[in-house]
Amino acid sequence: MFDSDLISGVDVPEGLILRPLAASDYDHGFLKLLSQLTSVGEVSREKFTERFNSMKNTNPKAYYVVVLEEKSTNQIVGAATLVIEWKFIHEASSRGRVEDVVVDESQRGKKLGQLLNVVLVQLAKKLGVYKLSLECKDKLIPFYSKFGYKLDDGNNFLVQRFD
Ligand code: 16G
Repeated sequence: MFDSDLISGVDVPEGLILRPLAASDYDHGFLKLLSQLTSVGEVSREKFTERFNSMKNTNPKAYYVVVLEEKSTNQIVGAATLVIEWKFIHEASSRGRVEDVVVDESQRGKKLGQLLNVVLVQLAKKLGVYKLSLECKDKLIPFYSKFGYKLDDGNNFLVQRFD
């Protein structure tokens, strides 16, 4: 999906590989992993491939989906996405959003969530965003605070849901 050099040089626990998402990850449990975060629903191989290719080919580049693959099973056991929103403001700068961070239940407690977050913060800095943000449940604020995020005093996150 993107140049793997951008996330190289990171210490990864034995037995795991850190890499960009690949189209073939449809067969390696990527969607099943995402379903541990929220509803995924029916996504056919065709739909997945179409979405993967459109994300891959954005110009300027906007999607960086990072995954952790377990070598012994070839299953995806961790994933996180950095989305780059291109702007006119701040001298035509960009803003980063960290999305869809999930670690497989069987791998919890190995600090893989921490690893994914550190990688995405480093990547966002490398890409030159002027700010990086995410949305999370109240109980996860202490976790995300460890990676430099703070509640943005005076600003609120508003949402409309269209079901
Ligand atoms: C969390 C995720 C967000 C994801 C959303 C899905 C992180 C940091 N935040 O807020 O990226 O899209 O859950 O929940 O991973 P929803 O289906 O209720 O929108």
